[in-house]
Amino acid sequence: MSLENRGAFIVFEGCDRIGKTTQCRLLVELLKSRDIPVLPMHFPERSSHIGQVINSYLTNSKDLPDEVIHLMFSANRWEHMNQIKQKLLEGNTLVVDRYSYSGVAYSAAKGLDFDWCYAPERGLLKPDAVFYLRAPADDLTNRGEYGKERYEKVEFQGRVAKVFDQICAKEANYWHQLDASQSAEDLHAQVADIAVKLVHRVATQDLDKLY
Ligand code: FDM
Repeated sequence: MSLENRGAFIVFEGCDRIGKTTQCRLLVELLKSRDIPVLPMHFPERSSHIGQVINSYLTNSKDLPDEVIHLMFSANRWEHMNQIKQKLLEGNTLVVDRYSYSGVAYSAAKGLDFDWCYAPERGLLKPDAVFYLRAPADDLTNRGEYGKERYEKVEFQGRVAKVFDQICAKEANYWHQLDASQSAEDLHAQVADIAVKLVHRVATQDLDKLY
């Protein structure tokens, strides 16, 4: 690829334990094996000051009003925006585990207004593609014990899934809904097919913003 080619901005979304982390890893490995420069990222990015507050909240060692933590998650994306833009323009494809849509889905699932939740995301870079990993509803309830973090409860995850579905319907032109109940290998094959074409297609396109 020539020097002025940018990388693709790829995001994985979905409920907890749906397989995003595995799929991110498999995609990063694949792109590396094809000599495509690629970097993994994950939101929340817990190492910054804001990230540490988010971590305390998620691990239940700190309580904050729903609105405040929502804005912290958004601020955590904003504080990384220059870095993300720079990496993409240098030609790196970014494979990002969760982004603005998790921000909206988890907060709206608590009862906050959808449009209010989306407002602070406006102006952030827009992903070129979102892979939305989705399991059938019973699959979610059959997953049994979740971990110890704040949102890892079956009933809450069901509400989160509903908001993700709503976003998916609205953003259908760059969202790819994939059945997460299939094997990790089959799922990866679908992701890989779309992602490799995408990397070449967007290389000379301008970056876009969420609006
Ligand atoms: N989460 C994640 C949010 O509530 N808002 C956000 O903006 C983001 C990025 O944080 F339960 C929630 C989703 C999940 C929790 O995510 C931690 P990871 O992927 O398990 O670290």
